Amino acid sequence: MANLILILGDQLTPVISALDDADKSSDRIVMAEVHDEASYTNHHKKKLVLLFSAMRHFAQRLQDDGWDLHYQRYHPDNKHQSLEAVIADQVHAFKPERIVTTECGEWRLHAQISEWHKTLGVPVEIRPDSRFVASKQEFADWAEGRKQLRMEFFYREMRRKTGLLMDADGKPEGGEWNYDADNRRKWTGKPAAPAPFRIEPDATTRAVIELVDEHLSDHFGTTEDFHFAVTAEDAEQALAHFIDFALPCFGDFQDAMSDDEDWLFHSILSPYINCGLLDPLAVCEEAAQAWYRGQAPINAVEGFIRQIIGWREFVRGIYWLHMPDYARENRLGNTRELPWFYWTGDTRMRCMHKAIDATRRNAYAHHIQRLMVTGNFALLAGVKPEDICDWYLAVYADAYDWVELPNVLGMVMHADGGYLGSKPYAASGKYIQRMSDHCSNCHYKVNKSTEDDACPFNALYWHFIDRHRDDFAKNPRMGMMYRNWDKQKPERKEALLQRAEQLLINIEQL
Ligand code: FAD
Ligand code: DLZ
Repeated sequence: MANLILILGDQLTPVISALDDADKSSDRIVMAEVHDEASYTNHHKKKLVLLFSAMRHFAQRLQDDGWDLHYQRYHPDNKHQSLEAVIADQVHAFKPERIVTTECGEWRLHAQISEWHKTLGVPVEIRPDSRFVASKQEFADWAEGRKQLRMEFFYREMRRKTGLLMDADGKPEGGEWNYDADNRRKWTGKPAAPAPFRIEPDATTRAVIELVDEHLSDHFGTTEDFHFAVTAEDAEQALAHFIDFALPCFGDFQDAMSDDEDWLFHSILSPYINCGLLDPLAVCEEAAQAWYRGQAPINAVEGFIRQIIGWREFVRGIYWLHMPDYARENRLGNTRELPWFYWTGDTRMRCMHKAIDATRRNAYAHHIQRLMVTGNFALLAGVKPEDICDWYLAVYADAYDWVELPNVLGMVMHADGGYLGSKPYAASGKYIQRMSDHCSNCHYKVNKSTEDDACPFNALYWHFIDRHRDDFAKNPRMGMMYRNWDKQKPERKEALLQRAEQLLINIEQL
């Protein structure tokens, strides 16, 4: 029986389920760089380079290993511009008994592939993606009957299931499940943040950089200073670099932001985990071993593992439980278009400028920049979820719909009515001041609220609180905010709301 096996650009591992029981002597693998996948959003140029180069390296590895593999390189004039067209052509040439693939991570493509058995006239076997700890069904079973889903409880299940940081009696190592309270230190330059891991582009990557610069030059960002790993071996080195140099401080400074440092103590591993170059559980196991060896404290290691087997698995579960309706949610009724400075970084708000500029240069910004700066601003300004989701999907090297959408639509925009998070992560400039040194370099003054040079986050925060009273006043976690707002003098409230209205009218000039 000859199978045609499709491997997608984010499935770059020999343990992908599509290859289970595959037969080198009869099956053919197909991988394709296609226009439709490269252009369904304004993908950052570095994401395109990462994926195309990693795909080419992985295909070479499979061919060296003896596989019959058809590979299409990107060219704007290719006859086949979609995965379906490439597969249809291969079905015609190879006449397989069936097509085998691993379920993909995006509803958009999943909906297409689910129809291929009809459009291509060949059976299509779509296998579960075994790279996740929880299957879609397992998550659905856990979620069933719960009105609100809380990551913390799901995370504990994942700790039990994987045994990560669990002692012999089935108790969490160190006595606590969660050390988040210890992970909120501001970073003032000490200890020095490690230089990020870098790999210099090889000939394959340089060819892809040329291709992207020539044919995909209208995409966001830059290919300059591309230094991501593009093979599993190099991604392993990136992991080792993180464990040795950044993990020990990951916990303490997890929520910190800096005017000078783009990466701080973050792992910068999501681009590799999401495209298959690193296995998420193996990554967690390495981190756990660092704690057992005494190389990193428990607040760092637990915090890191929680992000992967907790948040990462949790958002994926929510995505598949509620798509495609989830993508259309807009419970706060937002209508504002995304301000243009999200694409240019051209704003006098220092924290926004820094986060967007890092995003433009690196196809990366760390979690707190995404959540509490660019995300927080979009929430306070009432940007349409659709617009801000598309921005996040485009600009990061790790962005795929299954992980981007719940983080943006649910966690940041609260557009799902609080299904994913119990309260919106809305914050004034004070939060940014507390966690960073941006404010001291900012045109706007964080300790002012109503004046012309006052930090926009301050008035916008109160405007958000005021305009969403019906949505949040009864939320027990928001009660204090409403009491604070109600305590303010009417003239003060009026001045804050007026300042916010002016900011919103002139939003493009901020
Ligand atoms: P670290 O801070 O070192 O964290 C370790 C790992 O934990 C990450 O590599 C990632 O695999 C995982 N992780 C951490 N937080 C989350 C989370 N909330 N959801 C899922 N995984 C998590 N992550 C993506 O992988 N793709 C996205 O498109 C994406 N979009 C986001 C959009 C917004 C608005 C927000 C608030 C978060 C988003 N995240 C996304 C989650 C998180 O910000 C990134 O995973 C993280 O910044 C990646 O950098 P890192 O590898 O240095 O992470
Ligand atoms: C993101 C992406 C890009 C830019 N290009 C390709 C491609 O040319 N070929 C491919 O197989 N996959 C690509 N991908 C990933 C897919 O668009 C999609 O996001 C994932 O496969 C979903 O799991």
